Amino acid sequence: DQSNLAYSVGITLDRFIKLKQSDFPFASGELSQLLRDIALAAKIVNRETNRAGLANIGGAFGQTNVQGEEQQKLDVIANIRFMRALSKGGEVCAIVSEEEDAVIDLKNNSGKYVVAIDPLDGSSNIDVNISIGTIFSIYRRKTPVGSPITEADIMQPGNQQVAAGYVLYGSSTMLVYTTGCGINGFTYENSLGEFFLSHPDMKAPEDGKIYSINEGLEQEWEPAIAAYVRQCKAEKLQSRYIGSLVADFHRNLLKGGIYLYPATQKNPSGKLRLLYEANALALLIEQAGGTATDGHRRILDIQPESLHQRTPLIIGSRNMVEQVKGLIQSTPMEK
Ligand code: P6P
Repeated sequence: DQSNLAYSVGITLDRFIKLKQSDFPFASGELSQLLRDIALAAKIVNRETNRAGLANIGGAFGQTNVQGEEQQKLDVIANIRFMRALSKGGEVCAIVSEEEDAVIDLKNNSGKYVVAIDPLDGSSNIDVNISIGTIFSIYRRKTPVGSPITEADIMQPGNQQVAAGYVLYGSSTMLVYTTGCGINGFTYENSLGEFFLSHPDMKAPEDGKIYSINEGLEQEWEPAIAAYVRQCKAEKLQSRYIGSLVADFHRNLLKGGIYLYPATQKNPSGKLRLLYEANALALLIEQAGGTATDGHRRILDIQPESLHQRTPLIIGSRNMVEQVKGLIQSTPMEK
């Protein structure tokens, strides 16, 4: 109703973070500041994303910089922007980024938090104007503040996340995140430069009528996945696959549905990355009442062994994911 709309439009992300901080009586405000730093970088990347096509036109819009540098790819720009925001804020001691081979040690030993981030996932979709996204996970460091970071700080399972979220640069730009007490969605109002609470306390429908999978890889699926997709077709579910993880995930979260990126011959451990793609979405979907598995294990319980390790990902409405898990358990793998 109108009063509710007025109420929710009135709450900016900053105000919401402050309100929610009181949920954590011992909060020192550093996580709140870190969330604000991420939101600021998201606003900047949003602007760069919207200009991407024009920036390539160069001189016509006076956009060529003095060095006449070749227009950088948007995912490189996004990485720089998020790195800068995360290092300037002072709360972070280490960053794992899809764009960086090694861990970025900020040499800020007083920083309490470790961030794993995919600054711009699906960047192959930018040139064709399809929605893209940023995905991030936030962990508390395991080693004492003041000491140098170690592998123990970085190789944490997803169940150790203190916060996680994504930014969807779509027909509108949204920030969706959790700090472990449910998930909330904010929509960016360009003219005001603010994120406003638009989707309070989001819940994943238990069931759905949408399945998302790259059917072009059907020949490479294990039998259980093929059996599940056959069932979806027998039930006349809707096939919706954008090929941009955050966009597919967000639509299925809102409407109910399942996203599957199973193991394939080309990617025997799946294509998606555990540390900065699967873990964040797995925490979000569980906070919203859904499920995320690699087919055998809860995503959040997987102990990482390497920074950029991949994982199969089956995520979305609880009943749909449980159905796939049941098929995997009961369908023998081909010899
Ligand atoms: P495929 C984009 O490259 C991405 O990482 C995800 O955003 C997306 O869901 C997936 O890969 C698409 O992969 O093999 O179907 O093109």
